[in-house]
Amino acid sequence: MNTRTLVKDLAALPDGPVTVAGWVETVRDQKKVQFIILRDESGAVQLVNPAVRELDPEGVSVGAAEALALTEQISALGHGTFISVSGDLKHDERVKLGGLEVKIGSLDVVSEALETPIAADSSLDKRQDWRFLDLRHPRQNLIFRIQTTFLHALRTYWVERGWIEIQTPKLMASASESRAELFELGYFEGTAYLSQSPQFFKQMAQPAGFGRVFEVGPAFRADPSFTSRHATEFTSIDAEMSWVDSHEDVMTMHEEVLVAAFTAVKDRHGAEIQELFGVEITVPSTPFPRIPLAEAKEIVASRGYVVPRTDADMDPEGERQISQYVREELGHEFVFLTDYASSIRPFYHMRHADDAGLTNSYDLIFNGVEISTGAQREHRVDVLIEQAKEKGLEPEELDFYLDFFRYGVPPHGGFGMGLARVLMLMLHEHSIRETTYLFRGPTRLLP
Ligand code: AMO
Repeated sequence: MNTRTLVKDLAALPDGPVTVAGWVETVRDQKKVQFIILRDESGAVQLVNPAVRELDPEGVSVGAAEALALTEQISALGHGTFISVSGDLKHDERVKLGGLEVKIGSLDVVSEALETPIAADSSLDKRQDWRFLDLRHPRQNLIFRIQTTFLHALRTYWVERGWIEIQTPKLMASASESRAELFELGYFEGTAYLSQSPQFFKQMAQPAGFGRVFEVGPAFRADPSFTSRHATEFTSIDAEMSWVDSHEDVMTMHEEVLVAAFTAVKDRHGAEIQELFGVEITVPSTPFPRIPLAEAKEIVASRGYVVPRTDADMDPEGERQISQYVREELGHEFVFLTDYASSIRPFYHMRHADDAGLTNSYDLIFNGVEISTGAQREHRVDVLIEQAKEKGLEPEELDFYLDFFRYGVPPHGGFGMGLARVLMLMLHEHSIRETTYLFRGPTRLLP
């Protein structure tokens, strides 16, 4: 291990010898002095070198020859080159970047870089082609530090309350959501499918006696659309809990865990988010507004937008409109739309005791886009079989799942939430491609 100091730790050190390492962001090669902006994973620092352009023709001292060589080495540095520099740290208020600089003693070129193929104004698609270079940008770096904090806070919330983290298989014998968006692959002599959601197996933890479980893992959807919110592979955050009375209990847990996560993000990164994204993170107040879907459609209609089909889900414009209403009238960035019609919900959603046309379910909308679906599940196996048949499913195909309900199971419910969507909306970004480490879509399998 070398003994490099992270850039962010320099401020706390006294003046004196240090070693820093990272990549060259810029070189300013002036006649009398040279500046390098070196960036590492934690920040950027100015390195300085008094330029020596020629040797003293009188007596050539070894030191002078070294100084000339260092100057020439810096002049030749390409952007993106990884270097390690030992030198003298000096705190100096006049230095704009962090009030300190390092006077270069020696410089090692560790790995040279070709000229970068992308610029700040390159298209998103081109930046995706060169994602590893795009990720060097401090905004992108911050997104994934925020993601780390966000996930850590969710985990901490659940772990401290006795939840169990599970990893469900992604190779499946059948569809987990709809057959429409299913990836099929050859599996020895037969066929397997990629998991669209951990739905069935997180529910399995309930008859397994786990009580409350969560998972953060990949989900796959063979969705051919090119929107800012759809990927063919995405990270799904899933929760499932026993002993709920209705979807209301799921929503209460859902909002609490989001408050914990937003608090952590604001505390740790609020100032940087303000600086790099111009966004003030708001920790949402609880309870989040709850509006039944039918009422939400009326509200949106009264504002001049009619959601195309009456039996349908809220469409993207409807989601934007209801969010705008909630922001203006209730001062909130989140809204739970509840009580979806059973005709537009999966067979496993529990229906209202007094109205089979409605489900104990919700979607969570954040800043105009759906980030989650949640519900109480139907745990009475005879009702579940009827609902499956009604949706045109073959109970025989689902037998492994139906077995979960034949040997005793508590009432339960949970939600699934798309990680990249939450980050996109939190940071007011325009696409989940910006908030996914490596995006996967219909025409993107590389890098
Ligand atoms: P649903 O299909 O609504 O519900 O998915 C839950 C959440 O996952 C995210 N999501 C996606 N993100 C990116 N690209 C996609 N193609 C994509 N599809 C979904 C969204 C969405 O809100 N089993 C249920 C959840 C449950 O009831 O527990 C489910 O999968 O943020």
